[in-house]
Amino acid sequence: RDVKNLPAMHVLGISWFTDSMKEGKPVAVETRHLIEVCGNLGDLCPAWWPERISLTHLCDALEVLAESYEFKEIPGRCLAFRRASSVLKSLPWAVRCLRDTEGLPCLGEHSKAVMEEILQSGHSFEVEKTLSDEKYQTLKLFTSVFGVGPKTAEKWYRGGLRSFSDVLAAPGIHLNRMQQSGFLHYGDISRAVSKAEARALGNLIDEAVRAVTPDAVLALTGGFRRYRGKEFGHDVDFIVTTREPGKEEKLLTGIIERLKQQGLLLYCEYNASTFDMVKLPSHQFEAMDHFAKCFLIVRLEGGRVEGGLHGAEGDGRGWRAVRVDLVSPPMDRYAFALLGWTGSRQFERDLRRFARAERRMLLDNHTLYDKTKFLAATTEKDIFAHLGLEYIEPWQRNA
Ligand code: DCT
Ligand code: MG
Repeated sequence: RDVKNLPAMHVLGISWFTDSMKEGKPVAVETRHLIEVCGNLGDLCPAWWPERISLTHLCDALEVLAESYEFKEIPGRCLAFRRASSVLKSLPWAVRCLRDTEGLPCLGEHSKAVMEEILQSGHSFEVEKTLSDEKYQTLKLFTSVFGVGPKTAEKWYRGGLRSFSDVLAAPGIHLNRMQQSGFLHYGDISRAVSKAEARALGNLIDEAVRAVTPDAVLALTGGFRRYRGKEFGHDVDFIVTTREPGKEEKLLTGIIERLKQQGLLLYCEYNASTFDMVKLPSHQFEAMDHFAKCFLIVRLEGGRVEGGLHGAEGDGRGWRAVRVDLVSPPMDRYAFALLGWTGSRQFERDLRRFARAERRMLLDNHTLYDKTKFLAATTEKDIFAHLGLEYIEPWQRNA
């Protein structure tokens, strides 16, 4: 594209290279030299480039930096990298050079510099340095345990702990119940959950729900509601409610009791509802919602899963542990809870920001508040309409 702007010597270099590529001749040219010549390999041979640097590659790099700033508790920078990664994720075109991202929002100077380095050389010095940093590696390992957040991980790291065996052997460490289960089922719950497994869990929860209240409403939410392709999740999220006002909390405890009786409950943390319309709207931006909910680890039998358990070849147990979240809003809050729990987190954040900045409204998992009144909604479409936005399907909310 920009060949005409290059000095003659370089143009010669390019035509020799492209001709050789067309003829299928192997070309032994140092990447470094080619970059000097062309500035970008993608421009030179677009057909060959996308296999080397995909959008996923760029997003992963930005996510590493986001995570490292999350560990360092610098939320602004963390968010900037997450935003940049989200914007790239939603692009319908390939990015071969920085020019392909011109005019896009949310790409800060730092993110652009990282992307440019990767697009030109295949690597980012900062990302590689982060990945090989002992503290980053240790915090990443510790926070991969269910129940261990950045603060606990940091505390363990400061105490000189570097591995799971260090943690488990350390005399002064008290693991709470959630962390104990996190270690106990670590192998299973750090393994991705397949769509077939999510479906099997849906059936299992559905049976439990029907046994408690035949007219209950159960909906799959979270990542599995957004995915269309072969994506995997880290847990399975459901919303469950009933048309009988005030009975939704009983429904949730009923489901838990039934799963327990069936011997399927490996862990359960139940949070009772603290939902109170009187205390709304909330001006807290990122607060957790107030609905009754539970964080579970459920035993899933391989026989219930179409095509069998994912990645369990040869372990011989015939079951696996899966993380499941159930949230139970009152029926008139269902649409808000569904929209909020469908995610992605970044999408939710942006939608709330849009509501506030562009519409002067407050949106959260409970309500949509317009200056003086709460707006009613029975479906997600109602909420989009109140916001003056075109409805978008869950699979379009992945960024
Ligand atoms: N959510 C929320 N409030 C919380 C936790 C989550 O509103 N306290 C929303 C944001 C995303 C959605 O619920 C599901 O959360 P996750 O299960 O963490 O993410 P996911 O998108 O389902 O992705 P995965 O589970 O595959 O990591
Ligand atoms: Mg999820």
